[in-house]
Amino acid sequence: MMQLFENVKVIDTHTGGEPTRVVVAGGPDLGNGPLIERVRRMQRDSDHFRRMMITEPRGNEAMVGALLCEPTDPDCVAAVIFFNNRDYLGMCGHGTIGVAAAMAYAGRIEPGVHRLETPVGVITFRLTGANQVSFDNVPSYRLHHDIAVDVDGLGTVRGDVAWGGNWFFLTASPLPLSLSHLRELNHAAQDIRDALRRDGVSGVAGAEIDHVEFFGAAQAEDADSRNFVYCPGGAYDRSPCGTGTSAKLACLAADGKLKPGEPWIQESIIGSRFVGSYEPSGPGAILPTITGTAYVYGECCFVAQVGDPFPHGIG
Ligand code: PYC
Repeated sequence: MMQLFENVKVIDTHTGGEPTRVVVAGGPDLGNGPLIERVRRMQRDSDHFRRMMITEPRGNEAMVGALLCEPTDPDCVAAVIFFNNRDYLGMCGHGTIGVAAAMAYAGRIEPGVHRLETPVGVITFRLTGANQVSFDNVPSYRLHHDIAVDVDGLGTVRGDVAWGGNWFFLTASPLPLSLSHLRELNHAAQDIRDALRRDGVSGVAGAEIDHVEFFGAAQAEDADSRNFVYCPGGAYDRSPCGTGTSAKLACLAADGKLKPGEPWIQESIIGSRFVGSYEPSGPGAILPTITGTAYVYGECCFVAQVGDPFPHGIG
């Protein structure tokens, strides 16, 4: 029998418009041990908690969940498991900024430098006020350059495959990057992802390329580029996507188009922005730093009453 969760305390934030639901109490008991094992335990035994937090009626498709757990490394302020409407994420950039803002709001951290344990490694972030956060992401790199994929309706699409904490296919946008083209952008990105899967194009060790990122000219004069990021569960990222911006920096660095320490202003499809920069990190890899702001917009205590036909969400 599935556990019915009650008194699940969350702090909701948005980072450049992209929501993060930070679970601060009442989540599943995942025991101790390496974080990746706890993610597998959650996947196996408590996946209904992910659905309860993210899917309707309590959540929505854009939302990313961030379950705070005890870190295995005592130097970390927390460990975090990120998840969305489809699955679990190794890392989430906007989510990290949201977690930092939520922890500050809850009085759990002060401005300064902190370490956070994620399923893909420990990262460092700097809280420079109540809302502004910079984080040093995991080492990021380009795996494939200028590969071609045939996509129904789009023809041959060329792009790069890069890792920024998640796997991305990055390409020039086939459509204008405006909200009025959202439906077509979503379809195009999904078709590209399907074609990559069909052709067996993957990340390292056969990992699925589950994010597709389109680029075009920025609207703001001081920004370098505008993007549209298609997420694994079919939602688009309202923020410029922290892991996606990291993947972009890795491609720029590999092409010699951005020098170490130089800022890159990435604008999202809704006009919110991250500032990225990088330092070299071993052969062919970079260490990206991403800066953005997050705001708390609510605190909530979720319950599932006996008899609720959708205690764990819809879908
Ligand atoms: O900011 O890294 C990110 C992200 C991944 C998926 C949605 N946002």
